[in-house]
Amino acid sequence: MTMNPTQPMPPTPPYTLYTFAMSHYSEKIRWTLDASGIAYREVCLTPVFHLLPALTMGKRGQTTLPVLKTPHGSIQDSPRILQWLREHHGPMALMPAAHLPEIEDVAKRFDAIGKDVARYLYAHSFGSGDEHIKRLWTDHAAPAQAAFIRRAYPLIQWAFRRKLNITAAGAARAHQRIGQAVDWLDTRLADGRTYLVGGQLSTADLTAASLLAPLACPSEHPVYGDPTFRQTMAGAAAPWQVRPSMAWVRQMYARHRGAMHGGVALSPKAA
Ligand SMILES: N[C@@H](CCC(=O)N[C@@H](CS)C(=O)NCC(=O)O)C(=O)O
Repeated sequence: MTMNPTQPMPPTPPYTLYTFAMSHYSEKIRWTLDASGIAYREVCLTPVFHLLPALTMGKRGQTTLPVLKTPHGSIQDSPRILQWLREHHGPMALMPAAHLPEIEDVAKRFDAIGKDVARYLYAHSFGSGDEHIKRLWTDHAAPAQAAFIRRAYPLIQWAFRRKLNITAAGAARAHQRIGQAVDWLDTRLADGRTYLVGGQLSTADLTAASLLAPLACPSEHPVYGDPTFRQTMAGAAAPWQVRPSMAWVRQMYARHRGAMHGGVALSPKAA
């Protein structure tokens, strides 16, 4: 790329969001930052190679993403990140104080099924969808990382199955718990409301929509909207597609998702 010497370099945003491109917990934070106009740069990590950065940045003995790196330190765990944003950027329109307890109750309900959603999708796509999964896991990888993931895939898949308890019984329980959350959301929406709490868009909506997005597959999302993802990963979720909850997720995305300013959709393969 050629730089015009008279044009100043764009300032580097103070925040870096470390994610997996396909992580629904990461999507919740990405969406909150985008919708709140908070500038950030996104770094999509590659599974396995995320372990050390997540451990060292999080300092909590946890390897999960997202992690938000700020000039004041790094925050791991999406509810903690939301709390930090509220404390440092408040008052935030997405987290109105008057409705905060209810917003957090709704968010907890959907955070609680995040692992079930991952368990359910992988349980139904390991084997038949391996090529697509390898692509998802290497999309943002450097060439040497991608080569490692492809070679070690059987071992990584085995470790994944153990960590996420991906068994027939685990998938059946995940199905049941996701079903309960979808039932709850259908009931909540039955009075014709658009927003889950307080008549306005809040992190309750963003959390519910993000955590269900891998099942609803809104076309605005660069991973879940991909027709191959829809078929390979989310095919098992077909019975839920007709439910009002899934239409609501797609509607939230169509109305409110907007641009992903951290660059996830554009991230080139690491050099
Ligand atoms: N409670 C965490 C859960 C995040 C989570 O489970 N992230 C998954 C990706 S969706 C992850 O990082 N898995 C890899 C690992 O645990 O090492 C949050 O809300 O941020």
